[in-house]
Amino acid sequence: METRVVFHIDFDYFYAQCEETRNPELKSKPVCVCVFSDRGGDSGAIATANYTARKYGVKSGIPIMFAKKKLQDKADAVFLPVDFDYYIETSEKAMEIMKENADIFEYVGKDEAYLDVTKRVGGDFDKASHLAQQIKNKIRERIKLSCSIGVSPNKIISKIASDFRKPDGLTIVLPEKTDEFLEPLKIRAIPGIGKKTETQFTEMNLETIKDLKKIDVFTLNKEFGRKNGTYIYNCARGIDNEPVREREDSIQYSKITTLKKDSKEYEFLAENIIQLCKEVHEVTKKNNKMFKSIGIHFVQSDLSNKSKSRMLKNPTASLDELQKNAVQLLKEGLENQTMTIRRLGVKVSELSEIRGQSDITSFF
Ligand code: DGT
Ligand code: CA
Ligand code: CA
Repeated sequence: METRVVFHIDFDYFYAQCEETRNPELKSKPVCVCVFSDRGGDSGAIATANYTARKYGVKSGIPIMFAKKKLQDKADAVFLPVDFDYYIETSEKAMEIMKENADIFEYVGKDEAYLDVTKRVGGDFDKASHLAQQIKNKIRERIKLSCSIGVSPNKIISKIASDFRKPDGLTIVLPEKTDEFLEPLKIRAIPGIGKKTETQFTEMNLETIKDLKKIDVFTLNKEFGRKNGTYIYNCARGIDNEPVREREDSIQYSKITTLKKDSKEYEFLAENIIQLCKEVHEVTKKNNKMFKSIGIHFVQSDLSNKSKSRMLKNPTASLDELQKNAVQLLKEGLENQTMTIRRLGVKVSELSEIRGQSDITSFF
């Protein structure tokens, strides 16, 4: 097989950076983008924070209250509510620039994509490095966004490489240097490996990818299941033959039902939600998809709409996780609910193809 040239591009501190693009004064301040929950006050979580805020320990997923505590001495700290529409708009503009510069473009999510550029650079990594720099420049000039790019012969190494030097990074891993690049990295650098798995490896006295290579594939398969074991084994060796594939960026799967009676009763609605999840899950399964975003939708008795959604940390294909999240959203959606609900829906989006690391997230 000829050597491929694959880019993984990931925008830096994406939501927070979007906020900086429309208000450059924010750049010098700690910026936290918050998902406020319906409970009011400061309840909710941090979606992301800029690097100034990260210096003080603020990161994705922590409660807003904790972030405020960490930044309590910073009078200039800014806490903003998420504005998904604006982030999607910004993302689409930047994605256009990427598409123009790719032979094959694969959308992964609002803030990341893979590009196969093998043909246009004739397989040459020097040319690839120039192209990557040009893309960074264009995105910075036109959209005012910085991103990090990993360049290598395949998707997995490029994904690891884009995360290697952040923000505003460009990491080139030549085909003959893949082992040299991977071996010193922490096992945690492998996408899909979370705290729990990392701990499992630490207990086995394994810290780096080099250490990980001492474990044979049979042991890994026994420990993590065949699919995940093999995925981890291959990652450690920089092996990944997954092609970069075009993909529709806004597909979602949803099911909606008209309830037997208008209601705002949790038990009754939860039963329906669980059934809807099953139906949605059947579709994702049939299409071999994982999803990262889960949403529910109410049509209320006056036909007005209400919806709630959440983004998972990692994509999943698990029905259980879908149901748990949808039921949780229902609970949140029903707080302060005055009107009864007539129709109920469940949707999943931010889809991706099930592949090696797919259900790795179900146990990580
Ligand atoms: P980085 O490390 O410079 O790439 O920072 P981000 O913020 O771009 O991090 P990334 O690429 O993992 O996530 C992209 C966006 O997804 C991020 O800007 C906000 C959103 N996001 C990430 N983690 C969470 C989370 O735990 N909760 C919520 N609500 N949103 C999240
Ligand atoms: Ca990012
Ligand atoms: Ca990302």
